[in-house]
Amino acid sequence: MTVGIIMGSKSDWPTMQHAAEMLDKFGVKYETKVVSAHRTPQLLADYASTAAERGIKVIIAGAGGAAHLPGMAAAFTSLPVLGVPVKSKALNGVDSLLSICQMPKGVAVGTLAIGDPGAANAGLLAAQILGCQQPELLAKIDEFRKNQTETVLANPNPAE
Ligand code: RP5
Repeated sequence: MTVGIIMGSKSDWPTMQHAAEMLDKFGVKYETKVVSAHRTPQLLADYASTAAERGIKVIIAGAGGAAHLPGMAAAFTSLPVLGVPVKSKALNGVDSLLSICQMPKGVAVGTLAIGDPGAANAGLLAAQILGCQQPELLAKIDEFRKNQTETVLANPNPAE
């Protein structure tokens, strides 16, 4: 597995599955796991600190509310960590977004958009990061982008 997709709760899966679906498009292998910064802190430490030696190259971490999972994962590994703010019930994910993006200098998390688009783009960005070392993967991403552009250009009338 080259990408680790972790999330704070099983309830995050409907959002995080969009990251997995994007990786599927490009044939990138990944693993998925519920790892909670608050409910399973030791598991988080173990997961993130052993990820590199297990062959993981990028971690995608999604969480909602007091979303400490991406930042704490980044604290335990030097692998790139992409954070997905999951939409929360009380504050619509603004709490998740601010929790994930406001990292202190010296420990980086790449923060994506709130919810499904952020999860999908985390998958896309993980593929792009891996694509830096894999020309055939980058070619698949180029093709995906080209098809996307052609679809928009072929459907210019919003009322149709
Ligand atoms: C966070 O709390 C999870 O990432 C989830 O988004 C949120 C709610 O979790 P559940 O109460 O649904 O398990 O840790």
